[in-house]
Amino acid sequence: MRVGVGSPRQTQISPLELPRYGAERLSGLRCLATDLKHEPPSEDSLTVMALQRLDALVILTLTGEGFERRGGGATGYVQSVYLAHLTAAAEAPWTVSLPLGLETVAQQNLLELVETLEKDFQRTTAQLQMTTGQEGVLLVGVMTQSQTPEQFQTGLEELALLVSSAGGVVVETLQQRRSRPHPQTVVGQGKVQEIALRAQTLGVTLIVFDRDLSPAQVRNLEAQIGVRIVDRTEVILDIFAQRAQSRAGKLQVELAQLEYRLPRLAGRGQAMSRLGGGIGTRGPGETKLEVERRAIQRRITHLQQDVTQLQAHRARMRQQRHHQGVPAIAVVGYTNAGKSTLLNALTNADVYTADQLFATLDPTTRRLMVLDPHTHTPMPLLLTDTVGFIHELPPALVDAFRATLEEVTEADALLLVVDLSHPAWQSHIQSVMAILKEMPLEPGPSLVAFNKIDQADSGVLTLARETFPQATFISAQERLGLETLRHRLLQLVDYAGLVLP
Ligand SMILES: Nc1nc2c(ncn2[C@@H]2O[C@H](COP(=O)(O)OP(=O)(O)OP(=O)(O)O)[C@@H](O)[C@H]2O)c(=O)[nH]1
Ligand SMILES: [Mg+2]
Repeated sequence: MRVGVGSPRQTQISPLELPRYGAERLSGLRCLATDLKHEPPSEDSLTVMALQRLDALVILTLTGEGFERRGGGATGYVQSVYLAHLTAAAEAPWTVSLPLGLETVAQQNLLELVETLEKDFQRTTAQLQMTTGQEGVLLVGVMTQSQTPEQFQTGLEELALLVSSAGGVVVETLQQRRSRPHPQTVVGQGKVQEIALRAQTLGVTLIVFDRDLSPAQVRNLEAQIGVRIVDRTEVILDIFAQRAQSRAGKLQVELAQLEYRLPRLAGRGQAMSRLGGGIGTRGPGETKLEVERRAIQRRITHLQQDVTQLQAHRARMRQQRHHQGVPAIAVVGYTNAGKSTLLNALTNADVYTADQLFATLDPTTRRLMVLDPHTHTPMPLLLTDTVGFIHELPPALVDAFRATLEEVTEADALLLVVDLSHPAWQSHIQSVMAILKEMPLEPGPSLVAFNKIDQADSGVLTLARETFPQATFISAQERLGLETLRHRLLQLVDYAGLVLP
């Protein structure tokens, strides 16, 4: 296919030009190189073999009359041959033969070798991806000066959960410490090579970075690594796209995706279609993304109007409820805190709960009757469960989900659910507070409920009691502390002040 002058590295083919990585791992290309040194291929050449997924790399070492002295000539002959190829073994990504004679190599059945290798690769990939349809993912974390090591690690663990909530399997995590992200490639050149090599060796089909990437960074990385690259926001948007059930949910997700992707469209189409589907490609669909920007802009305007209508509709519903004099409490909190489990436990609602991030997207409101301890009459309250929050909630999502988030801020009071069994519970509270502060409306009075106390250790319980003396402690799953919670909710809305005259 190609004849080049230079080392295998200098003459390598860019990953984007290689046959697409599909059912077969190897690219179907073999590289035949000559060398004057009588040595096995260098680490550098072997790395290039892995990056290009070559069937084999064959090095012919040459020798001849005065060959070396005159710096090359016509009368060289092959002294020995090294045959290198990739392996599926965990210990080493490749093997290199002992020096062989030209005759032996010429008789080698390379097609048979490739077939065996492909079978090996398939076996390891199958072990890796327990369920079909899950994609193998490599995580990349870049630790900058603005983070403590703990924050960085927590962020990476959360990203791994996001990936598995999106249906991916994290196969490995690579990290780099930098004073600031590299403007072109986020990580340094050496790290790009390492990522590319690991990605090819492990056979992952997606690489997820722990920060937002610029369109140029994505393009540069994909061109050098040859595997689809997405950022944290894309993973969150993908989960939302998979979870959206209702018309309103789908509408808001589409808006968020288009708003996030519009400025990132330039030049992405080609690379995206070459590198296949999966996390970060669901939702509005690839063809739609390739339509002219102006068409997308029109679609965004249209969706914005729909969301505004939805906002108005929900406002009317709230108004009606308000007229009935039933106080409304919104259940808020970090994603996976147990909000839906709590709503189900308190009201026999049937909201989907799962150990996944963003299990709930659409708001559900249920009536809860609480016995007034003084008058002994049952009093109604409205509880609304809705979408969970996350650290650095993408701005496109906040804007698109304004109709849903308003359900939260327009409530008469807030019940803030915190997963006390989570090591980062304190920073979860901070993130939720930060998001609430950004809301256009000042949220009403709030009550903190520490959930999952069945899983929290006693030191943490003591600390939470000291820091939040007003809080209440529950286990939604084990139905602990719910009676106290009911009464605290009643006190919270200052019931007397809200009944009709
Ligand atoms: N051990 C324990 N697990 C709980 C408790 N409450 C909820 N869980 C579990 O925590 C996970 C998340 O619960 P959900 O109710 O889906 O959480 P959520 O806050 O609605 O989460 P999103 O809708 O995804 O934002 C589920 O696996 C629940 O079974 C609890 O009190 N104790
Ligand atoms: Mg939920």
